[in-house]
Amino acid sequence: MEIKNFDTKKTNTWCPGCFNFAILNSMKETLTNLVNQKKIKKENIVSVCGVSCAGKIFDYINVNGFLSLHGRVIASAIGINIGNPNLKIIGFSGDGETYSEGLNHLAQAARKNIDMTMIVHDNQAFALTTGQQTPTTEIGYRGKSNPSGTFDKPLNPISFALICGATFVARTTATNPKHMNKVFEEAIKHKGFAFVEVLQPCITFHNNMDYFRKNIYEIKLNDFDGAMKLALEWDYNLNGAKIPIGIFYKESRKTFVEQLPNKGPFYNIKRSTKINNLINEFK
Ligand SMILES: Cc1ncc(C[n+]2csc(CCOP(=O)(O)OP(=O)(O)O)c2C)c(N)n1
Ligand code: SF4
Ligand SMILES: [Mg+2]
Repeated sequence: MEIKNFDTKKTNTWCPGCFNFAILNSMKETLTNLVNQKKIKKENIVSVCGVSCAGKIFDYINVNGFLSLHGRVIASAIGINIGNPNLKIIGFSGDGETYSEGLNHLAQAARKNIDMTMIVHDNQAFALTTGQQTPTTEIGYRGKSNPSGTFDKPLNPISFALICGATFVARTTATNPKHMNKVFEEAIKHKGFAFVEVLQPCITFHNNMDYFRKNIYEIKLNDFDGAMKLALEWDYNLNGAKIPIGIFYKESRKTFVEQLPNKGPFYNIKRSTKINNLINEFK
């Protein structure tokens, strides 16, 4: 049966004009296309979200989902993946929760090649809690918790994901829906850990939209060294540097579950009739 969309009836509480709407629309369009082209099954898609403006997307995409804690999207997704490796897991998480509390999980999921897509809505601020600095905030940003200006060197999540062993590493921007669609599709089709950073200006607390619009440029796929070189071109400060967007790197490597010596306990759990009925209802 043809799927029309992934809309839900939940009231949306993002600020009017928030770029999370663009991410939401792009993801719903990508999923609709992939399901209708029979590349993935609707009943196999699982969204995993945390606590953040980004995490509110949980309510707005009509798929199975697990609403986790702040910074625990990847940890929850790993459990889901081991429990049922046939599921198509898509994590949605803020930059603050992913790169502060959740950073170790990102490193482990990348090196273990957990089969999931990880979408990070990077607005370089803790937006839900009104704009404090995160690990990717640029030097000099003045927020409520740092009125004299941020002085910490920003983390570079693209080079971090590469060095940790992610098998798909991409950056896109919520200001460019066509580019987002392309990157989301490739990430979801990838077998293994697909890391996608979406530059998402927070129009209320941290609006870097003009800098992004002026400085982004598109790249082609690279080998590891080339990808790392490109990743280091922008250090997340707003100092005039150009921002490469696109798929930096992709490789094929066995996933964590594919390497488990004994797949029995994870795969062979018989589903109860009740669960089967629920799944059929969802179809
Ligand atoms: C364990 C834990 N730590 C901190 C918080 C407080 N908290 C909730 S949302 C949030 C900000 C989220 O920022 P980010 O992850 O960047 O996502 P955004 O809101 O910007 O989309 C914080 C600090 C929490 N709820 N739980
Ligand atoms: S605070 Fe920022 S990220 Fe959160 S909904 Fe508003 S504009 Fe969007
Ligand atoms: Mg944020």
